[in-house]
Amino acid sequence: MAKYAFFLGCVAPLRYPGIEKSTRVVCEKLGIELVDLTDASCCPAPGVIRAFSKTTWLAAAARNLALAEKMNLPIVTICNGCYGSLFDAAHELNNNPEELAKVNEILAKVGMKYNGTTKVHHFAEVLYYEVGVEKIKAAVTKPLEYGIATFYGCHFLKPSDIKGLDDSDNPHILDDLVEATGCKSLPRKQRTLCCGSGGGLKAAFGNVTKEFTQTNLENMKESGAQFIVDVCPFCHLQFDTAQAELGFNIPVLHLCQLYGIAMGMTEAELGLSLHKIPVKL
Ligand code: 9S8
Ligand code: 9S8
Ligand code: COM
Repeated sequence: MAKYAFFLGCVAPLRYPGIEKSTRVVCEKLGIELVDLTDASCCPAPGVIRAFSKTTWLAAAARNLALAEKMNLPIVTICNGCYGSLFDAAHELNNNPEELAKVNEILAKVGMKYNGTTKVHHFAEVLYYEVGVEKIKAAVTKPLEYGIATFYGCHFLKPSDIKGLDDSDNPHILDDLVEATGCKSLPRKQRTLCCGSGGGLKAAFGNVTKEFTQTNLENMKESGAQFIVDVCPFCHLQFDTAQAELGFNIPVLHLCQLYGIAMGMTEAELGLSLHKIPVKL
C-alpha cells in the first residue's frame, strides 16, 4: 500500500474541512495510507513568501521537508500552492549541497536538520499515475453525470521542466480523473489560465484578480458547466467566494469532494454547507 506524509496546508483545514475529510476517506478507499505530518507549518505559500524572501521560503519549506524525512515518507499535498512550494524547494535543496548547507544553518537554530531526501507529490498526480483511472472507476458506487469545468491552476503542472507531468499547455489528466466518475469534462477556452488569486495578486492587485476570475467564469459558463472541479483549495476559495459579486453561480468542488460524492459520502462529511455557492447534488 502506498504511504505518504499528509501535508494539509492552511486553506483546506481552516476554510474547507470537507476537502480534508473527503481526501482521507477517498484515499482509504483507494488503498493510499496517509500519515499526519505533525507540527507542519504553512508550506509556505510560494507566491507570497518566496516573492519577498527566498531564504525565508526555503528555510520554512525545508523544515516541513525535514519533518517528513524523519518519518521516512514522501509528502502528498492536496493543494497546488503547497505542491509548488514544497516540490520546488525540494528540487532546489535536494540537488544543491551548498544551498542545503545554508538552509541547515538556519534550521539548526530550531534544532532541526534536512538531509535533502524528501520527495513531494500532488494528490492528483498520485491518483492518476499511481492508483490509475481503472481502479478509481471500480471504487465508484454512485456514478455521476454532471458536466464539469476542470480547473488545473498554475502550480500543479508548472514549471513543466521540473514537474514533468502531463502536457502543461494542453493537459488531460484531471479531465480523465473527473470522467472516471461518469461526469463529462466540457471543452472550453483558456483552460490553463490562472484563477487570478495566486502569487500574492489578490492582496496586491485585487482588480487584476477579478478580471482573471471573471474571464474564467465566462468561459466556464459558456461551456455549460454545472460544477467547477479544482485540485487546489486556493483556487477553490477564489471561485467559491468571488463569484457572487461577479454575478455567477457555478458550484465549486475539489476533486476529492467529487470523488467523495461518487463514493457515497454524505453532504455533511463533504462539508458542503461551508461553501458560499450552494452545492446542490
Ligand atoms: S499552506 Fe499556508 S497558505 Fe497555503 S493552502 Fe496551499 S499554499 Fe501552502
Ligand atoms: S491558479 Fe494561478 S497561481 Fe494558483 S494554483 Fe491554486 S491559486 Fe488559482
Ligand atoms: C497559490 C499559492 S495556489 S500562492 O498564492 O501563489 O502562494
